Amino acid sequence: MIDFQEPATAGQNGVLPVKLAGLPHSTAVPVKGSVSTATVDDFAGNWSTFKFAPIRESQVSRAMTRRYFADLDHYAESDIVIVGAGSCGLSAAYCLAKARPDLKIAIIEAGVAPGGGAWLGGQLFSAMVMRKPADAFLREVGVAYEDDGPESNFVVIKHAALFTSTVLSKVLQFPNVKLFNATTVEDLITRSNGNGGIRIAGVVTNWTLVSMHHDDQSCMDPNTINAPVIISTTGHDGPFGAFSAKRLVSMGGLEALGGMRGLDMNSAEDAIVKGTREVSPGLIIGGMELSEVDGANRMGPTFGAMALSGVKAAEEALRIFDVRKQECAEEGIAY
Ligand code: AHZ
Repeated sequence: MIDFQEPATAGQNGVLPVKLAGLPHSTAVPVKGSVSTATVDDFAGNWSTFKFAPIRESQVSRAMTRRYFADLDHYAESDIVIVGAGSCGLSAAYCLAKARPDLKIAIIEAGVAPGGGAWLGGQLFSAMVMRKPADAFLREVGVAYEDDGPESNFVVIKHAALFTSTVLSKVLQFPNVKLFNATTVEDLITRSNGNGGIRIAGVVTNWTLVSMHHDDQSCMDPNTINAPVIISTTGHDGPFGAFSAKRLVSMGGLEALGGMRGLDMNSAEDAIVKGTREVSPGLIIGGMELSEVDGANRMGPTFGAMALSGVKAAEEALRIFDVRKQECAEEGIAY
């Protein structure tokens, strides 16, 4: 929090400088290649001589496009793709990136804003409830919570946005993670498994704004990302939700959807965490998307199962990774 303090001395032009005391300089994230030692306190009282460094517009353009296209190139072959950056997908990404810094992890999120339904609690209220023992995940990522003691069966985070922004910021700081937001998974890449079945071997992507216009514009073909393991956490059915589950059914990889059942917090959370698994070879489904596969109950505004389903999805991904990667290698096509 920025703490505006009374200045001790007058700055340039006799203006009393407003010190931005309390900024955690000592814990500031190191900036790659930075040579400047200036702090924001140095600006105080010096605004008349303040000036930004000169720039040409093309520098800004190239700074963005060079990196984005390098990322598209780098992640065209990913190790793990996570579809959907809601509470479950972000939790899975955190665990995977931390456990395996050697793996390339791409997150594809249809929305401009990652976080899914985890920016607010139930009915647009602020607080986020997590049933124990999911408080272990909060301690892992460093999110403060209220706990009424050992007798209490849940903990409360004062604002859901504190959970989501913390996990998101941790995930984005891992060097082996790339978030492609405003990008939709439109289809799955499939391979025959030789027994009449399929193996999922990547995702088919497009800008979300393009995806939304397939009905009124023609010939807007997609892009692709190959990966031996996909984790789908696209939430329950809705305009975008349950994407991979529905696509599996439509292409015969899954017989039918179970359909999400009514709300029952007690059965729902255990069922989602325990059921998080490889639903079809190469495709793990977790979070509320799984309720559509298994016919599990919904839990409404209690988020412990989303965090721990993410933890389990990461564990499942690492369990199957070598086998699925070997199958990709046996396709005999160099990458
Ligand atoms: O934008 C979606 C959201 O951010 C994204 N998504 C959906 N389809 C996609 C696609 N390509 C890329 N085809 C896609 N991204 O997936 C994210 C899903 O987040 P979510 O918060 O809806 O799902 P979750 O399973 O992580 O958390 C569910 C939270 C709920 S709903 C619920 C209930 O109704 O009972 N209870 C809880 C805890």
